[in-house]
Amino acid sequence: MFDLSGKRIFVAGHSGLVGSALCRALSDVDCTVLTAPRSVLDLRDQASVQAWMIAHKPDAVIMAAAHVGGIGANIAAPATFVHDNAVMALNVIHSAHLANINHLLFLGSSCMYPVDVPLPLREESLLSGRFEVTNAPYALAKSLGVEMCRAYSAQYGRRYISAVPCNLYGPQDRYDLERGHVVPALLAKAHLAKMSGARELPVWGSGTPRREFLYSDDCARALLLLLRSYEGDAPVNVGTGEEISIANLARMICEVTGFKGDLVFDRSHPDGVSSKVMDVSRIHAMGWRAEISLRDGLERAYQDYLSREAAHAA
Ligand code: GFB
Repeated sequence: MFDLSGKRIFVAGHSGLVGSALCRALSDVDCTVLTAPRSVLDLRDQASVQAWMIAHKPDAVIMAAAHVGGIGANIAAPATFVHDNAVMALNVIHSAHLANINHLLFLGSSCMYPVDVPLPLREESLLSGRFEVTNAPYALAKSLGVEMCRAYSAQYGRRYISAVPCNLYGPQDRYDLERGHVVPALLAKAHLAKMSGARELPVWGSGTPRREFLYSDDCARALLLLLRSYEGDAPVNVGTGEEISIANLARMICEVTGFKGDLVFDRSHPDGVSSKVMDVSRIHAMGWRAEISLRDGLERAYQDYLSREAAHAA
């Protein structure tokens, strides 16, 4: 058991979706949260990361920083996705080791799972086949981080562990119509369609792919549980174990935003993988369960979107 009280915890990526949820969760813990804005520390710069890690020497590092985006962003900038995420993983994990930091938690992604493995996805299936084509560069970079954690634990006796979250959403999400993930993009699109009096909401793809969604604050609780108590070297899935079709998600988003028009499926956009529902028995066995339902989480996320729109307009 790694007691977080009194510890100095570095949350890399503190302003992002997961990082901000981690900071909220850690505010209930008697610890010091270390953060470094991008303007101060570029995680892609090896020398800066090494210097920062040695100067601040946290007791634990949570690597929640990543260059992320939805299916459109991944296809538009595959080089950035593989380069930035690989370099950040290399720099943060190796620098933590050089600074003699024993505890590190790295965030992988369910898109690391190969396409041709049995569902629900079990941790044993990682790296057993080819990545799904729309996010292969991102999946490769994330897999590098996961394998580094195993390697540094094995060679140096570190406790570097990794989690594999499903599709996440929540406050601080990127409500970008083209580059965001499906939840923030459709929340924004449905809201704008309602406000403009549009009769149709375009939904990318066929609507048949299924995805597993987890609210970021639920994810943060699971991550802190792992940091405190997980001793294994295998990554651990973090999700609900339940999936919903994109069409039904879009319908729920229409209810939440109050958009009353019709869904129109735009098949010129890709579907991505048909399903990536995960087996979450390991994290369940540790006593964690998601508490925020998808419907409730979407309501909260929509309120976050509205408050940011209002702040932007002011
Ligand atoms: O969220 P999303 O981009 O993530 O898309 P992925 C999920 C599904 O929603 C896809 C459909 O089938 C999309 O075609 N979709 C419908 C939309 N309308 C929209 C829309 O307006 N915007 C978006 N973005 N999708 C990402 C990976 O894959 O998952 C990332 O590319 C990362 O690297 C992330 O791993 C968690 O689940 O397809």
